[in-house]
Amino acid sequence: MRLAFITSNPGKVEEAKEYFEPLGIEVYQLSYSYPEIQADTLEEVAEYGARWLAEKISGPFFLDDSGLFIEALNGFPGVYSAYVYRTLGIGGILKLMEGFSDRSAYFKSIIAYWDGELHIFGGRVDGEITAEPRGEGGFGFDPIFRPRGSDKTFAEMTTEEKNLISHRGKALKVFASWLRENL
Ligand code: ITT
Repeated sequence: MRLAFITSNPGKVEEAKEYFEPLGIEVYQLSYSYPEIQADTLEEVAEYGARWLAEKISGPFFLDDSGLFIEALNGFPGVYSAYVYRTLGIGGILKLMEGFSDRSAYFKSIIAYWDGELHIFGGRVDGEITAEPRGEGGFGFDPIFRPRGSDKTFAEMTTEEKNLISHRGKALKVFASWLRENL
């Protein structure tokens, strides 16, 4: 079986692959741009996108909508993470954090899988925003996010290490075990 991962982000596809190979499922990237609505939750954004895509694409597919939620900023950038990453970038986030002693934050990932019906899977990881960027791996905000219990940022980890603890790794694990039981 081949399964389309609708995303513009090859880093997400890299992370997803290891969950599907053992199931004999080939995941491939399909860069089909879809509307990301302005909403209060990642779930709403993911659901709208998946239902919109379901009318354009035949066959099963999934997408992932993720965000970085910083406690001292009341959850910002959250659902606006992609926009903030493109405009302010990592440097902008570090600047916004100046003067805050509470640097706790979490990543959340919502996977929407469409197979004629909608299925939602989620994962979350808690950690903190580092004082400076560290590491070359991963993508997005990885160089400034250190998960709780680790002394490395996500960007200092291999994909396997990140997957074991990350928001997306957790969501993919639940998704893959659901597929194992339901395919
Ligand atoms: P698609 O929507 O096309 O899948 P995207 O990179 O825009 O790709 P999101 O909207 O889900 O993905 O992500 C929001 C932002 O959060 C974006 O700038 C990502 O780079 C960043 N992000 C998402 N997951 C991340 C992760 O695991 N590590 C670091 N940054 C992440």
